[in-house]
Amino acid sequence: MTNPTRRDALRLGAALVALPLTAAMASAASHATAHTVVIKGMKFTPENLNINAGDTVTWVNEDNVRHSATDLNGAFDTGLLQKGQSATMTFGGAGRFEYRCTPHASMRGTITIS
Ligand SMILES: [Cu+2]
Repeated sequence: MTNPTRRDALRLGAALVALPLTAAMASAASHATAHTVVIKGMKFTPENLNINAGDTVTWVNEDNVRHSATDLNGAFDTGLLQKGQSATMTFGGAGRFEYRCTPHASMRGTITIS
């Protein structure tokens, strides 16, 4: 599967593979949809995202300051992304995840997988 995101995402993606949440379901991969959450103006857009199991979510930071997308319960963490950097996660199962930006506690978002 060719990853359409930029090189930074591939590198970060590799680092995230060890997280249990990224256990992608191979059977769903061919039907997977790639979603993007833009981080700009100190907020996540869309703030609340509904996806299907097996889909990927790429967070792209377009702000001049560093941001992260960090699950409140530790399920995933993109780490700090500089301007222009992105990180991609694959969500394997149903559930709902609330996340925040580590340096900016008021920046919140959710991913709901069905
Ligand atoms: Cu932030």
